[in-house]
Amino acid sequence: MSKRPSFTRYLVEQQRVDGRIPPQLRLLLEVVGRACKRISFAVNKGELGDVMGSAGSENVQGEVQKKLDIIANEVLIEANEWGGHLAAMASEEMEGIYVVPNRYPQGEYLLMFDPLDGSSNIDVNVSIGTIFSVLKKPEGHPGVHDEDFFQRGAEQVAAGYCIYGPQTTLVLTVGDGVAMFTLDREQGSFVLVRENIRIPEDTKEFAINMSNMRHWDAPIKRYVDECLAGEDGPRGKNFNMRWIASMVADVHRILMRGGIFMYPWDQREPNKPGKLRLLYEANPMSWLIEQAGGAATNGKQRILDIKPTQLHERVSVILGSKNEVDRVTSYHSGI
Ligand code: AHM
Ligand code: MG
Repeated sequence: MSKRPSFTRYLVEQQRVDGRIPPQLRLLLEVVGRACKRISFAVNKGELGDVMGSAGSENVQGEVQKKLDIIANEVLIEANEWGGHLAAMASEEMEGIYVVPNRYPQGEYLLMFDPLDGSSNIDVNVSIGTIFSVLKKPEGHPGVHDEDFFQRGAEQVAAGYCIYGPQTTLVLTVGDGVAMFTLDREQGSFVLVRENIRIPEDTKEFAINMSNMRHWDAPIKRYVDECLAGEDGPRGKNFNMRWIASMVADVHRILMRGGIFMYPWDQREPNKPGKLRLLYEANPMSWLIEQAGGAATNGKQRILDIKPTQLHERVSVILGSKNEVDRVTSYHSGI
């Protein structure tokens, strides 16, 4: 038998040691883990499971939904709605919030998720993932409203993602560092593989969709130009570039070996702050990155300090190795 603790056992320990997580939150996270396992099996089946391709519908953001987007969304809803730890859920794939039906016991948490991030990679067998964030429902009023979700990322009580790649790996923070669990398919459970993950403060690797270069704002262009100038430029070192087009995969690489990830505002859609969504993409990833010693801003302020005003609010994202993020942020204030 493996000496490494399972995800379940890890959560039980978190509950026991100093009461780091309450029992309801532990149960909720276990359910999320089980749902991710089911999504992983569906992803793995690929063509064999009739899960590939488009579902012929669009989500609220006007993006074409893939079959797996919808399957993953349903798995997360079904797994969580009856458990008694949730009041409501919000998802990239649903226009409004999903309030737990009153035939089930009501819980005190709110769960937000992007059920299958990096959808454009599904059909080409490249890593994708599920991103999730948990908030406590504010007290003092009956029912659940959109506004209950409009809490700063700093209020999150748990956040994480599950990457479906060569390995299926769940990465979690409950505010006490970042832990990583890999799915052992023979054992059927997630197993702890790393704790206290730390991101190096400096890096020589950046991630951005370079095809948007002509649409960028000056500070981003300056930063990338300086990276591209290499040893002879102002940075005095050569940079490497990676762009997987799955935020989970890009963030996972940064947690493992450092780097900077940017999906900034650009002129293609000048009225939107960026492509990525604050509540279920930027906030959970920013908290994980900060918990690992990195930084996350929108160029002007810490992402976790932004007060949301909409469920599907978008945000410009710059996150990763601290010194690089600080540099890009300083360029935005003209320094
Ligand atoms: P999705 O949630 O619809 O999959 O979109 C989010 C994804 C991110 O995972 C990734 O960083 C980005 O979109 C890639 O965008 P682009 O195709 O513009 O490079
Ligand atoms: Mg996404």
